[in-house]
Amino acid sequence: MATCAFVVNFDGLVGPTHNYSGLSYGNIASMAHGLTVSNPRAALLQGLAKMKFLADLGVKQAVLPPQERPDFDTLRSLGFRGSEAQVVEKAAREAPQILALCYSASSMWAANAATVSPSADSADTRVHFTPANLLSQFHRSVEPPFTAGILKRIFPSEELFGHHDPLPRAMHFSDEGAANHTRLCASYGGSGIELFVYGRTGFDQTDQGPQRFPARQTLEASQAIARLHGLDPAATVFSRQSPEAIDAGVFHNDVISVGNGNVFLYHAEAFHESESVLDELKRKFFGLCGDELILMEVSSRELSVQEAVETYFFNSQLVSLPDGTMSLIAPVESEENPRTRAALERIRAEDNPIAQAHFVDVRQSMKNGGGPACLRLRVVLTEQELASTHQGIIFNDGLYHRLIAWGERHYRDKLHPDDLADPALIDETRNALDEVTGILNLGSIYRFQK
Ligand code: SUG
Repeated sequence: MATCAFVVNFDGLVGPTHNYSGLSYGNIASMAHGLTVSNPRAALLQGLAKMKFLADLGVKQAVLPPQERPDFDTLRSLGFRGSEAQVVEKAAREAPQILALCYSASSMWAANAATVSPSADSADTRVHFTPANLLSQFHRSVEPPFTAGILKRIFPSEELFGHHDPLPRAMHFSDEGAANHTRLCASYGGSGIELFVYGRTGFDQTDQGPQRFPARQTLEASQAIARLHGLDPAATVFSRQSPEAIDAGVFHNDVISVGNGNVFLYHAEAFHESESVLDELKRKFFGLCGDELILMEVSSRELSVQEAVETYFFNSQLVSLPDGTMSLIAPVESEENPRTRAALERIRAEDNPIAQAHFVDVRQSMKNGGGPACLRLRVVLTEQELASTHQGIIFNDGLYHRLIAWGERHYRDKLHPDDLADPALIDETRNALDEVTGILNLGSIYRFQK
């Protein structure tokens, strides 16, 4: 019999410098909203409300703290010298783009933090973590060291958890974490199929990838992670994303498919050579779990790739509830669009485990291309693994209210990329981060605290 295990959703807390700097080429929402005014406080509260909603449904929930911003080490490594105020002032004057890169709150999209394999899947029966190197966007490429440190702090037991370094910092191994990784299983505690989706190959120079926008994940990166995590090839599938989908704005595979348990919901144009991928998934799932995988396709007639990108329909969280049914936690943008509403109605009416859809407002994040699923990193844990996890980050009503009060004390309700030049933002951000480490009982995690 499989061990009892569950999914714990680790949501990235939105940082105090959440802003729209138009940094992510190929991410249409980020490109469209660049240089507009954000509301960091509302962004934080929307994220917290989503966590509260899921926790109230009976889903296990935890948080990851924001990263230190601005990233002074990176600013200094790029030649900005002097006191901290001078570094910011010079960067704002000479290279505002660099200042924006070093002020980004992008670690809120925790799905990109790491790839995680549960203990049931790995050869040494430990939970394995590989922080993503996030090489394809500069503002994200500075995230891995902090991510690696915080994951080790939250999951300290070497007996239960295996922590790997981010993959080598070369584009051949460009890795975006769990946004391109889905686990399918009959029960969380039993072995599952791990699906890795990549956009291009790293070493084949003749590879014709997407023509317009970059492919962020390489096959070689995904293969390395599967090796590091000790996954069984019979339980692993590598699939190439459709280059046309990437060119239409599907910069991560979680913008066009979502899976949970024995259900895989995907768009007909998500994959290159879709039929063979789906066959392999079905075959391997049956071989491993002794059961049928429920494949739920959304056709291009029902929803075009463009509509999927506009509404972020597939960036929903598909969660199992204590009563055994599944819920789709979709962005409100999918409720507002009659075509996605109709697709949802069809799915709910059919015979499958998805019993309800709920809509959450994460508009502040959506304007940067991050929907409900982007905001969380799923970690499958057994009771024993959860008990040995740092408890200060576990979400409950008390933490929820403390974090709301914290955000209301420290977060601005308006931030334009030009405001990043304001020297007062340095201390404001620090005070907020310093306090949150206390709230989460994490000790000293930021460079300014050491
Ligand atoms: O990497 N946006 C993020 C959104 C990540 C979404 N994650 C998943 N699909 N899992 C990105 O493109 C925009 C920042 C800015 O433009 O200010 C940004 O980084």
